Amino acid sequence: MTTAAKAAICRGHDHPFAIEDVTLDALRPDELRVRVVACGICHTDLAVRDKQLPVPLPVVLGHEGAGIVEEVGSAVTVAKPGDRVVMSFNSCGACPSCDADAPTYCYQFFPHNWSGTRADGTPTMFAGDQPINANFFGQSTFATHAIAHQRNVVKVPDIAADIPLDRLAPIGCGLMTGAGAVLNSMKVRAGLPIAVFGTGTVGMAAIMAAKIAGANPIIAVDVHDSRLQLALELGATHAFNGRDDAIGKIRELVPQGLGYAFDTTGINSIIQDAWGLLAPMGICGMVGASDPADNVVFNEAAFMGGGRRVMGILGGDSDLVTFLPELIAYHVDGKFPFERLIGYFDFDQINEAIEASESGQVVKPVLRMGAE
Ligand code: CXF
Ligand code: ZN
Repeated sequence: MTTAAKAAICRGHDHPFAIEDVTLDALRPDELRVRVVACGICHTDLAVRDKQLPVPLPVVLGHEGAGIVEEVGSAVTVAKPGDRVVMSFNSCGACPSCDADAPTYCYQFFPHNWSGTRADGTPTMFAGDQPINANFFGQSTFATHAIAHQRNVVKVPDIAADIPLDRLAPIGCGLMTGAGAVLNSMKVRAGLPIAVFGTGTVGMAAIMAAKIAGANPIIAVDVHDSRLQLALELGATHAFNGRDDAIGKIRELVPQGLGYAFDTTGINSIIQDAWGLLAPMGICGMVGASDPADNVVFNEAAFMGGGRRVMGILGGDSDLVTFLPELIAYHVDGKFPFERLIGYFDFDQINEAIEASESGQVVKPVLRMGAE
């Protein structure tokens, strides 16, 4: 059975997103149809709009969706109709990375997330009688309804029954990336110093997670003072403006060096500086979207001699089944107060929401598609 829905079509940077009528395909055995309640907007959506990623346009984006399951295919076990769910990235479940519970590094990431179709090439969405690119991150949740998959849907645990879905929506990308980088990838140790470069959603999540891990000091670096103020409220012990010799101030504060330098900016000179601040055994974690032409240069003797590490991190090494419930539990306990980052917009305000994100006015815009 096909399903009528409304979806925001992205036709590129020079066109506003346009909400239009679409039809969802009938479900395959491992798929779920979700009525979308809310969806966060992430920079990756905008990178696709701007053709910085190899996702075909026009496309229905959105990959931080939350909603209520309406129907499930015959092989689905993760959720049933009526369940409240959050959605994240998809993965194949059969490659060496998925076998090692590291699905963010899925060998088949592109066909399952960015091809515009199911991994087998079939469309999940139609505009009139023509297929349209969708299945973005296995969801395409800038829409009222979405087809998701057994591997990218997580049922909201009962402990979070009182937390609204429009708050939980963004947990499946930026928040898990920042928190996962600290808790899963770098495994930040209590008492060691960390500096977080860039305080967007990923950086703020990293700061909240660093507080959970007991890092000390927790240093936030950004060029916007309002963001630095919020970082201090969320767990940073120190905040330095990048335009005002932040590197020198970190060196002064932590003369023995950083246990962890976490870059969310992707800016080559910042990564270079961050690497130079590491203590012996220090880890420089990188999650920013870098210019594909950039290379990091570092001193080989300092790298080897001090046992320093540079770590590329995707999606905070999140294994969705275990990590999303863990983050939701931190939120319920008041230890991961990411609601402070969110600004809400109605679905038909999608272009205003994007503008608010790009101007820096809102850290994490969330679109509301319908009531819970
Ligand atoms: C992704 C990158 C791949 C793993 C999940 C998160 N980032 C999206 O914006
Ligand atoms: Zn994202």
